[in-house]
Amino acid sequence: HYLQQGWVYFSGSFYRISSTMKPWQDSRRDCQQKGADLMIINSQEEQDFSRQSTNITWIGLTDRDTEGEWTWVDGTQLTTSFWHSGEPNNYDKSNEDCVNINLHDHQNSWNDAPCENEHFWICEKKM
Ligand code: 2F8
Ligand code: CA
Repeated sequence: HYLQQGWVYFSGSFYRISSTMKPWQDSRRDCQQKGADLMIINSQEEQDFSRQSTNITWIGLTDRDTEGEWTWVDGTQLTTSFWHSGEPNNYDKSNEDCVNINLHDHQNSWNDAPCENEHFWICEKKM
């Protein structure tokens, strides 16, 4: 069904930008129900591709298991990162464990934010 409406192919994966907003965990569940998971960014090219989402958008990066240990949803550790300057800062009552991208305010760089906040999200399914 990745050839159906909403999925876009780029460099070995199919991506789908949501049309609604949900908390991080519910966003992830939606991707998993579609046989995908939240987007994992591990190259400059993929970071640039994520600009296609023009709203604040969840990606598959979290430190909710161990504070300060940023882990992708496939279990891999963070290597290449695109944090906005000053991020991650665990700003909101030390309750910022999920990562989003923000095209307008942050030129698409990353911010940690409370997982319960509702944002758009991008699913990724590797070919
Ligand atoms: O100044 C950066 C700061 O901006 C907001 O807090 C005021 C963000 N909060 C949310 O997205 C909920 C912080 O995460 C961000 O670090
Ligand atoms: Ca933050």
